[in-house]
Amino acid sequence: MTTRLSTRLLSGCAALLCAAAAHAGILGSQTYNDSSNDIDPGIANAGGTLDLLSMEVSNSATDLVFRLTVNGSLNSTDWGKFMIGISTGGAGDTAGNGWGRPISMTSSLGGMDYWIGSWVDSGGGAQLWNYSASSWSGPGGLAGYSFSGNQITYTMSLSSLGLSIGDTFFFDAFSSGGGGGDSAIDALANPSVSVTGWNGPYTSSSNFSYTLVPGPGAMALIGVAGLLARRRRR
Ligand SMILES: [Ca+2]
Repeated sequence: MTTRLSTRLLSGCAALLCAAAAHAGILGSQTYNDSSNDIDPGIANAGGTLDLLSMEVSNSATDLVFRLTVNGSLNSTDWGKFMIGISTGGAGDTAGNGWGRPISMTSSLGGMDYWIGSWVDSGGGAQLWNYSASSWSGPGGLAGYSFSGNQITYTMSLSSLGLSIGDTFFFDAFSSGGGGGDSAIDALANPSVSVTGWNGPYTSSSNFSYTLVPGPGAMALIGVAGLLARRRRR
C-alpha cells in the first residue's frame, strides 16, 4: 500500500516536472492588480492606455519577466511612457529615479535600486538604470522588450538586477507622458488616484514584493519529502 502510494506520488511529481518544463522554464509567477479608472479626471489618459490594470511577474532560473496589462491599445495610442521601480536592498535612491522624473520609492529594503524606463512610440524601446555610489548609471539594455495590444513584456537577466534565486525584491510600475517633468499618472500598487497634476510628485511607499522561485526539481523534492513524511506519521 505504502509502496503503491509512494509510486503514485512520485509519478504525480514527475508529471508536475514535465508541466513546469513545458512552460518554457518558468518556475513561478504571480499577478498583481490595480484598480481601473484610477487616473485623475483632469489628466489625459490616452483612451485608457495610461491606466495600469495588472502586472504578472514570473521567473526562470536565469531571467525575470514583467508583463504589464493596461486599459487601452498600445498600438493605437503611441505616446505613453511606462516605468518600473525596483528595490532590491542596495544603496537605494529614496528621492528619484533613472529618468529624473518626480517619482520616488521607499520599501522595507530601502530606496529604488533599479529603474526601467520604456516607451511605445517610434517603434518602442526600454532602458535599465542602476543606482549605486549615490548616482544613477545607464542606460543599459534589457534582455527583451515587446508590446502588443494592451500588454508590454520586459525580460531582464537576474544578474543584471543583482538578484539570485530565493531573493525577495519590491517593485511598483508607473505610467506617464512624454514631458521630462511628468509624474506617475497611475501607479500599480496604489488603487486610488496617484497624482492630481502632471507634475506630481509621487512617492511609492506601499509597493508589491516578489520572491524568486527556485527550480521545480527542488520544489518537487521538498513536496515528495513532505508527503512521504506525512504518510509515515499515520
Ligand atoms: Ca489603474
